[in-house]
Amino acid sequence: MMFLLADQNKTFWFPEQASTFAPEVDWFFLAVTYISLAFFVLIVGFMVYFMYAYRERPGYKGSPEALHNNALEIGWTVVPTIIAVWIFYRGTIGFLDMMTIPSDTRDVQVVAKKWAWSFGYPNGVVDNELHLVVNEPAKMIMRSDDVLHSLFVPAFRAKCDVVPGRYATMWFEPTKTGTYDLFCSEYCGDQHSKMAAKVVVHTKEEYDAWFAKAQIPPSDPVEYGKLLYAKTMGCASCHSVDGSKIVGPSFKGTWGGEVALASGGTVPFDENYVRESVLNPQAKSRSGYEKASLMPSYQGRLKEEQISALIAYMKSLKSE
Ligand code: HEC
Ligand SMILES: [Cu+2]
Repeated sequence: MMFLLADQNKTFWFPEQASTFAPEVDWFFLAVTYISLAFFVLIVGFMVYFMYAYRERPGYKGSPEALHNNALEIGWTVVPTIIAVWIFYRGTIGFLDMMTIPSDTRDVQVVAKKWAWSFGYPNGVVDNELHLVVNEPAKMIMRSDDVLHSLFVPAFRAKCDVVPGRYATMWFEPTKTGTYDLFCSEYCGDQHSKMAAKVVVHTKEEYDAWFAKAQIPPSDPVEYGKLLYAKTMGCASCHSVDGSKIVGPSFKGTWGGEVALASGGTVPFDENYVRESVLNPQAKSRSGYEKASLMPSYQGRLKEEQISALIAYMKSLKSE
């Protein structure tokens, strides 16, 4: 039977397998289907054969009453019982796997509402798409703002009702990058069929890039600048704020001073110098950093208000 249970990726009757649950669920589904099919063929086959073999015909005398056969009776009781217990056991194991949420999950706050889904990520990022990282377990913490809904991702073989008035949790681990469908599978009103969303499974890098973009900028420019420096734009991997030299110069206490250039002479460390350093890093080079690995240009990657926020943050470091 193995060849029938082999790789079920993209068959005509199953959606793509894109989570750790999918191969297990499909294998078990097929196993139960084939067991049922085998018994169906066996039983119907015997019925048809008996109808023919014991049909009424001239000279044939049937038995007036049903006969008894111990071996047969025990056989058809014990064998189906063993199979039923096995199905129950496997089903329970699979169910417990789905119900037992690992501790190291990426959490997403899901809100179901007639007729849309919203997904909340850290730092107040809210999106109408479910963004996940491949090969990382994710936990959905779900609530409904109105009626009963149900979150269903066919490619993940994962489904869970979202009941108003309480949190529902589910988890899954995507195993393939790509875009998948998410549906509401509990009839919730006349636009129920429109209550769908996209699931985007990213690589770690893609997810980080998406998340960086999606962040709602903090209203305080210093906080925003700090966020861009530390998390979003990765300046922190080359610039410290404690005076230590990493790849590039530290930002600590630099603001308002003079920068000695490699080409000789000095420039004031001011708004225009920072702006130029970020957009066109190689225009002026600080002396002592000629051998440092080059700073990437942030031309097109930083918006003007983000540059302003970074400047505000650098200014704030002066007083520290
Ligand atoms: C890959 C490492 C790297 C990254 C990432 C990086 N820088 Fe730099 N940066 C450098 C190096 C090296 C220098 C010094 C050489 C130079 O002046 O061109 C420098 C110089 C600067 C200067 C001039 C400072 C001075 O005293 O001369 C500023 C301002 C600056 N970077 C801002 C930023 C900001 C803001 C970010 C993030 C948006 C950033 N850098 C990201 C490596 C990096
Ligand atoms: Cu719904």
